[in-house]
Amino acid sequence: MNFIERIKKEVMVIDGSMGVFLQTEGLPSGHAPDLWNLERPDVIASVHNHYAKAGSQIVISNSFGATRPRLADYGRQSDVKEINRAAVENARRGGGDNILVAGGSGPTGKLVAPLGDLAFEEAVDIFKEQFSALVEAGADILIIETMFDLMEMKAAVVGANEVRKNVPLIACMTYTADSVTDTGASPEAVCAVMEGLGVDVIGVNCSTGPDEMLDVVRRLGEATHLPICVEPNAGLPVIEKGQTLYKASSDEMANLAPKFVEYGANIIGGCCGTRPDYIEKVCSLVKGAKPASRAKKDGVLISSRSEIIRIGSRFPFVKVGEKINPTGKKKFGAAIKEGRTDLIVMTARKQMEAGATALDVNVGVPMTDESTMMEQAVAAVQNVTHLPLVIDSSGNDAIYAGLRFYSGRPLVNSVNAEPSKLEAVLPMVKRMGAAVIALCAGEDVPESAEKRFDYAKRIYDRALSLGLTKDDIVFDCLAVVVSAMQEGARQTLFTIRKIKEELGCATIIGLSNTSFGLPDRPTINNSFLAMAMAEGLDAAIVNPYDAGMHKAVAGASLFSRR
Ligand code: THG
Repeated sequence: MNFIERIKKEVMVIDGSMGVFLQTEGLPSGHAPDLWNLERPDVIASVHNHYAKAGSQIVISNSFGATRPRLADYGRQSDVKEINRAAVENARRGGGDNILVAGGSGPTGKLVAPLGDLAFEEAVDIFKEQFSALVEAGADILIIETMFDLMEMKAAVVGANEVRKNVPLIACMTYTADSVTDTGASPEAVCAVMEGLGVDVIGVNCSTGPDEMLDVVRRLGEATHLPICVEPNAGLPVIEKGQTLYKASSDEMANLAPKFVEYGANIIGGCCGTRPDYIEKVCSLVKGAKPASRAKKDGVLISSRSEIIRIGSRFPFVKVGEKINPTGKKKFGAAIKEGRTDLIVMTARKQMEAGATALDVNVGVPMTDESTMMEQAVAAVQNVTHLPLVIDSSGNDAIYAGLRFYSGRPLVNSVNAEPSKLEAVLPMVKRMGAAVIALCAGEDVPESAEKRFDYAKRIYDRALSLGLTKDDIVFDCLAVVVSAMQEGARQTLFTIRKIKEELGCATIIGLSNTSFGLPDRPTINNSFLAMAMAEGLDAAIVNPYDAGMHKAVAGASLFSRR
């Protein structure tokens, strides 16, 4: 039975703290524990052995700080490979034949852009280097621990994904007593991003203490169908006489283990301050217990760093604000040309207040550096709103720029069926864990629903062959200008129905397109909106300032099953 199947059937126990152990073994303060893999391999192996004897079925290699930038603090940046290999070997030797070795990693110590100076790609490379060493050394599992910034976690997972082949990946973040990470990510948003990136197990480690962790575990359990890993501290550290102490007793910590299982934990261990006696008690209470099983929720899941929304038949209609878009707006275009984000930020706020539930971000102005502007816009907008973003550009580089600056799970706008577009956008969406709007168009925008569907199917097939799922795609059935293309506009309605019935996928339109150049645009837009909702439309890019639109959505929702 492979690891993932096994943890769905029985609770497994992972190990406890390495750090406190090494301190009592004489690790000088200020010395990197990772270096002891080479300098004191027997001590490291013996710690692993203690945990194996206490009942741990998984031990984590002593490589938390064995990334290039952290080793550079000790002048050892060229020894990443050697140190990580030794870490896995020590874990294997100490743990014995029946142990699973999880190759572990932790934060680089630098903040990833836009919060800090570390470029996303650089962070990816750092983790790629470490994980490739851990995989080569024979790690059975990979584990990322103690991440407090979702952007860095993303980089770590992207890096791991590029080298891990089929080695399972556990991704653990650490939360404050308010159940958010230090840079503001909620458990739900973490799940959206991690599911999108294809991690196998979502976890929580370290944090304030076992009690405070309960809320996070409960919320993770409600948010994701993926298995959950829980590694609590033995309480918050207190400094006494120059010594770091953890005051929660083994009973205090272990007694919460059954509660963690009830809330959804599949793997339980300990973090700072826990010792083999803690793990022994955890084993006696939950090892082999039957974990809760949770079904995958349908719908396309997108998120900011703190809030999630799902797009699909069973979820509230999604209103994507269209107003961050310079097309036809002189002042907006001029601001972008000057590199200013003030109008963008103001427009984000205003749309949120008007009731938009997601925001489209389009900063395409001819003769400007759209990628840099997209970075700036995404960075600025995610600071002022919790709404999930839709990254809208016809340029592949600008889309990527948005993706590498966004800490949530965005919707990429868009891909079409042209081969060059498919091959540029879909692999990028997959790699970055995003969801995508697929235009039912290719070399042309067909009039008929049949031809639009053919294009949709072409995108769908390619997306699935790249490992995306039907819940990663929202099909844009193409609202066209009704004055010029009356039949084309009617066919949009048939396209919605066909996509819903034959692919079972979520649908969207850019509503305002339909009324370009016509008087009384709201009446035209909102009539069409109600008709499209009758066919099963799940979302629209809309003018959120139009009160009639909100009423149309509310009214039409009464007649659909949402
Ligand atoms: N599908 C997808 N993405 C899209 C569209 C789509 N993105 C862009 C567009 N279509 C949807 N967004 C808008 C934004 C603004 C207006 C219309 C559609 C609009 N704007 C001005 C206004 O505010 O009055 C007028 C601009 C003008 O007259 O040129 O109407 O279909 N996936």
